[in-house]
Amino acid sequence: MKNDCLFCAIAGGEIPSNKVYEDELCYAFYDIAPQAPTHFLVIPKAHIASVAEVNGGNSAVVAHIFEVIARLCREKGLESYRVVSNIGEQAGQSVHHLHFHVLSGRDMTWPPG
Ligand code: D5M
Repeated sequence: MKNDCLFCAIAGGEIPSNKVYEDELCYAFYDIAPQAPTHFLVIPKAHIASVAEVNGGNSAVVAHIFEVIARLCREKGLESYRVVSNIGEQAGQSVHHLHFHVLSGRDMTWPPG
């Protein structure tokens, strides 16, 4: 856990969130500013700053998160959805703890803005 990290505090239960799912490795919760009818975030409990910090020593949690995303979307009956991770400020990253946005329930355009 990293001091002063918002998502570490959410995963640790110190800051409240609208929880979707939790296990020993990851935590999922609804985004506070939803960009689609369904919009939740899935984060590792261990602090990783972004995809740019994923390496051979910590990548197992990323595979686990994608399994969790597939299962949660199946359980919610979501057949079409988008999974996004922003890396760096120009790409729109505002919280520097790895997170995957899961968005669904509306038509989406490509490329994203
Ligand atoms: O995404 C960061 C996302 O985190 C953004 O969509 C808002 C969301 N956010 C920020 N604070 C909270 C809290 N407290 N609860 C739930 N969701 C939150 P990024 O890709 O870094 O811009």
